[in-house]
Amino acid sequence: MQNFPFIPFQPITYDENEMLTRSKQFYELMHRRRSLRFFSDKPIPENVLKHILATAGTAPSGANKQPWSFCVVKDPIIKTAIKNAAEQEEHLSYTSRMPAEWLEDLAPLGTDWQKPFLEIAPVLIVVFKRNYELVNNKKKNNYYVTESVGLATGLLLAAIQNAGLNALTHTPSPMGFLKEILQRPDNETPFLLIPVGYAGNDATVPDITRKQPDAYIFNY
Ligand code: IYR
Repeated sequence: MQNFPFIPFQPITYDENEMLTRSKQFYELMHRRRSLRFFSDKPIPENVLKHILATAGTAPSGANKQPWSFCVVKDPIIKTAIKNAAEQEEHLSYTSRMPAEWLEDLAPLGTDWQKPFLEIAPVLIVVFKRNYELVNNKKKNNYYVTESVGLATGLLLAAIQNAGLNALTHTPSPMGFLKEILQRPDNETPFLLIPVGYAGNDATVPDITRKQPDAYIFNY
């Protein structure tokens, strides 16, 4: 095992006024994030995308194993293959697999089996969990993989919002087709499919609200 030296930590600090301004501004920015289903096909700047993906990679992870892969799909042929496969699964889900309660819960969001945004959005980010690593043909464990990849994806979404772009955390179910289409290795499992881009001109979102913090914070 490799031993790392410990080095001085250089914290970033602000005075209290600045902390207040920054925390409020960041909250206000994130509060405007919405799951978007109506994209423009306008390409997104390559360097912006790079920074967004690098931000995802700053997430903490079990034993610092960073057990994630982010596949960036721009190829229209692959996007169409993903759209067709997703719609096939979603059609089955909406017409026969999802119980009535689930369909009722989704009704306010206006979703259905059709996923045109998978072809229209300029970029699809397909997030995979890496369940283990193969090092010299030997399986090496990863830890807290779901938690780690969830954290990385949360940072990805924050970075997308910070850049002035929009996304949808899409979970076509089951997602095995993503592994096949992208020819991912055995150690990977699809986690989320995230179209990213600018909002289309006539984009709408459902008028839903978030819980007030008082409803989910318990002070001791
Ligand atoms: N995967 C389906 C259904 C769906 C499920 C939940 I929970 C959502 O919050 C939204 C949609 C779809 O993407 O349409």
